[in-house]
Amino acid sequence: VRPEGNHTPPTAKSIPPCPEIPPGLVGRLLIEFASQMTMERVQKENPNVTEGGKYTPPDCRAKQKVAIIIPFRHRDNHLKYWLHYLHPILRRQKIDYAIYIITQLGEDTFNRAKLLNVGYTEALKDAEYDCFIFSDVDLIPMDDRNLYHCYDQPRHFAIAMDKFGFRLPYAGYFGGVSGLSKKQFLKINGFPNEYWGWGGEDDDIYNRITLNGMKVVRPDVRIGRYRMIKHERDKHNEPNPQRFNKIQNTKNTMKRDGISTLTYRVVQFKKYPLYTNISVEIGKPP
Ligand code: UD2
Ligand code: MN
Repeated sequence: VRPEGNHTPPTAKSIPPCPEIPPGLVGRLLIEFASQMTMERVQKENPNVTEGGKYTPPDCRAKQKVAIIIPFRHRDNHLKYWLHYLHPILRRQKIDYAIYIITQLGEDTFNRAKLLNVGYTEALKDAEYDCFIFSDVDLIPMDDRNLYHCYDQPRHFAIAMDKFGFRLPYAGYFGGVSGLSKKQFLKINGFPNEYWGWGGEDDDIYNRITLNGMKVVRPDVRIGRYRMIKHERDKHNEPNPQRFNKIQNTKNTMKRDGISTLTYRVVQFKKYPLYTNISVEIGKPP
């Protein structure tokens, strides 16, 4: 087992380590969702992304290998914009990364956190990742200085969203985009599998982090800005009425509900030019 954060691609011994601050960043970005987007266009824009949505900086050695995990169902239009904006940003950031879309099959109640657990597990079967970034499909960073890698504490990236007036909605907010190293993820037994429907799962994850003696770190509020593609609440992702009760009990539930107790069935694992899709059956609420 190699030490965390010391990933060295075997073929790239001779090139220098990537600089702490990538030199090609541009800062604030203009993000809009009015123009037509097609997968063909995004593919043409990103010829150097390889099969499965993978990229390794050609001119420097990244310290970490990053898996980006997206929970997904029926959001194809959002995915096009996400890929259109994120691939070039991640390339400028000199991240060694791959994109995993975790698609919940069927029409039973959506379960975001369980899909993220599946993404963690399946990505590690594909390659040896050091760092996992969990992102909603509809969130686009407005500043490329918000670096998509892992930190010495669990990271919350999406701190200033347009829909919340570019402010943190509450101190313990951990929704949208977050990142944990493999070690940090295992320390909290991963994410809960038992939050069906909308809400609460992000607060449970926040509780797991603080209950295990870690703290959440965040970028500067001027840099952690995001646009969310406007959408209605999806079908079969109704607010979970149990969420208020459940987040009171994280201390008791986290040991018996998490990555250690995850069960699911992969139906399809498919590499597309700009991402890898993993379609899974994850069951339904009891
Ligand atoms: C908020 C949080 C989100 C999560 C959620 C509560 C923000 C920006 N994000 O999102 O991280 O905590 O509340 O569960 O505040 N999805 C699908 N298909 C579906 C349903 C959901 O693909 O049918 C995925 C998709 O990646 C989506 C994410 O799940 O972005 C979160 O769902 P949402 O966008 O409906 O919830 P939202 O915006 O309130
Ligand atoms: Mn959303």
